[in-house]
Amino acid sequence: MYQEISNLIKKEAKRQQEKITLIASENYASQNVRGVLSSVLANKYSEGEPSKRYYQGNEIIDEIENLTNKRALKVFGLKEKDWHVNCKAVSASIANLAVITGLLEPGQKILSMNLTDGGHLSHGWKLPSGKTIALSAKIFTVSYYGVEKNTEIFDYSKILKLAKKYKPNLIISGGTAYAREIDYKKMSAITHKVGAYYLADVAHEAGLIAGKVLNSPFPYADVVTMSTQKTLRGPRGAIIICKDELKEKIDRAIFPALQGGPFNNVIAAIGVCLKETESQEFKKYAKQTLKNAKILASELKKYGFRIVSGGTDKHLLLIDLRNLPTDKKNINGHETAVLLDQAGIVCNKNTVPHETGSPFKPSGIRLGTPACTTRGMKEQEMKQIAKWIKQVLLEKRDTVTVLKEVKQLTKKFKISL
Ligand code: DSN
Repeated sequence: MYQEISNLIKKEAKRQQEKITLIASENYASQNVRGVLSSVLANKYSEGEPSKRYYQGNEIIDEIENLTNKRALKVFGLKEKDWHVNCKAVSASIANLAVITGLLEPGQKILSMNLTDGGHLSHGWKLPSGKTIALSAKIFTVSYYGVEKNTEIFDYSKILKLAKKYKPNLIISGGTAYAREIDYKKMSAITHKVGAYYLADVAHEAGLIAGKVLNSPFPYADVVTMSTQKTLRGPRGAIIICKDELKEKIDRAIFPALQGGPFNNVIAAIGVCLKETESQEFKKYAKQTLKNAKILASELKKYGFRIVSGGTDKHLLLIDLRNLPTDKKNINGHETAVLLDQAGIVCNKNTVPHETGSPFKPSGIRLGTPACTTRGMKEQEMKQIAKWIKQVLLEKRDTVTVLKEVKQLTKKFKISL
């Protein structure tokens, strides 16, 4: 009963230990975070808010949730009288849906970033044909802004023009594959000019903002959503931080509108990971994550890979494979990611701006450095990883041999699993 799953968990731990994770949204949570996840807190129901629950027996749970909320405010330098925290959403996609449904009435308008330019499904994606994909796109009217064709970076004056044209009720920034910093101040000015709410989704950047190596969306956004398992290095979950005056709309959108009892073990584990961000080790990790992404991008560029937007300001980079030498031109993101995985380098296929492929066979791959930085890899290892990627993709080097070399390297960067 237990043994079968336990054996599979051991196999997965071996995979995580032996291969190099370059999936930009993945990381290794600490043993303390994982310990709290498997605690007795998972046994308790606690619908409602601290001190206003629907079930008895929540006095300890209240303390835990209040502590996690306080830690979130501290990490992002916010005052309790101005900002409100809700850390109950089971994921950042649900957090986004809660913010959208909490702030808007059905049929109202959203302006968000084009998915193929690096946006996120939960910001209201529908296909160019008009077919709705995300639930929010079925309920609300969504328009998109995107990156410029030549720079692959935002032109904020064009976003303003679009906002004036569409008159959205909500503007969303953020996504999963935009490697440049977002100017939250400019986005906020645009939303205020058209009288919209501003939601900054920092799912990817949260840990780097906490580590003070990227700019903060506070105080510019009305609401900020984030994942807790990505750069923040916590459990799978989410945090919503909103202006105090919006707290009832947000809390009610989570419960009772979208969710039942929150995962108290996750809320407690979020509290642990937030505390961990205060350590010197975390600050070093945040800094090194950016350094590693930059060096990986510049090494790959040297080998002739085209990096979307020319580089990165963050922990991730996007490679457009359409630019490879003529004999490799037709290799798509899917085939590339499969090949690299065979060589022990785990990444994901990704659409690129002005995509000509499909979501399943897109033209790019996304690489990210948080996980390998957590296990201690630095500039030298990034150079080696770039070399392996070049060898596998451009020189047809045998993936079995590369995998052996990768395993030699990862043995030197053991992580407690
Ligand atoms: N799956 C996440 C990512 O990889 O960026 C987004 O939800």
